[in-house]
Amino acid sequence: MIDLYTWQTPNGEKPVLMLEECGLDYDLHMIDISAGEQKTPDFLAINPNGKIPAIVDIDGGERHAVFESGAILIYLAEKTGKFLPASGPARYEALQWTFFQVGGTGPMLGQWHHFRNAAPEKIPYAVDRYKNESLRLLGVLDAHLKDREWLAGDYSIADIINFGWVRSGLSGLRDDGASQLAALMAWTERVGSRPAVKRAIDRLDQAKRAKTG
Ligand SMILES: N[C@@H](CCC(=O)N[C@@H](CS)C(=O)NCC(=O)O)C(=O)O
Repeated sequence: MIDLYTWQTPNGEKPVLMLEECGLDYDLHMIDISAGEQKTPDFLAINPNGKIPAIVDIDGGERHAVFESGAILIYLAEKTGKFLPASGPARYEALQWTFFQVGGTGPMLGQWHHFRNAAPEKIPYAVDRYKNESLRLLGVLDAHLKDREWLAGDYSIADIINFGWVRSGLSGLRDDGASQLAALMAWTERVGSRPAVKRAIDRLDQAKRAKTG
């Protein structure tokens, strides 16, 4: 059984998608990051970085905690043998688009949201810098997907990990040029129409409602 600690955010939904795609049993523990639950001693014992998502896999009596969404997806892929080739060029193709997300679209769009919506002082340079870099990264994905169904060969953790932030970026930057990214929009619809992805989004939505009322 796997315990998943998460919240309804683009990073938090990644392992829910993966667990549903893999057909693994899991208990969903909602960590309300707006209430600071990610900084409690119990949660810090699982992820000393105090951020969701994190998992604890209790398998055959062994207790294994993993944090960082990229590491969680690789862990689950290796546990099940699904959505990540075991070796060779195809494995590194999937991994490069996985790390592209973790080091690229996630932090850049996250900072753009912060400087646009949350910063106490409006700093146009910061808003523009993160907006332009986010648009550039979305453009890289769009160009790559012009003649492909999935990011790296077959559907893989690269598609699973990129989905949430791309959806958020396409929506938030719609009037800044993202509405031109037709191949990326079509890919988002392909990923979003998968039954496991729909189940994941619904389950997370219901769990958040149950927690916040
Ligand atoms: N690199 C991390 C990012 C995790 C992350 O930024 N989580 C956010 C929610 S999307 C969080 O927990 N924020 C609360 C905080 O920073 O206190 C990953 O991919 O898992």
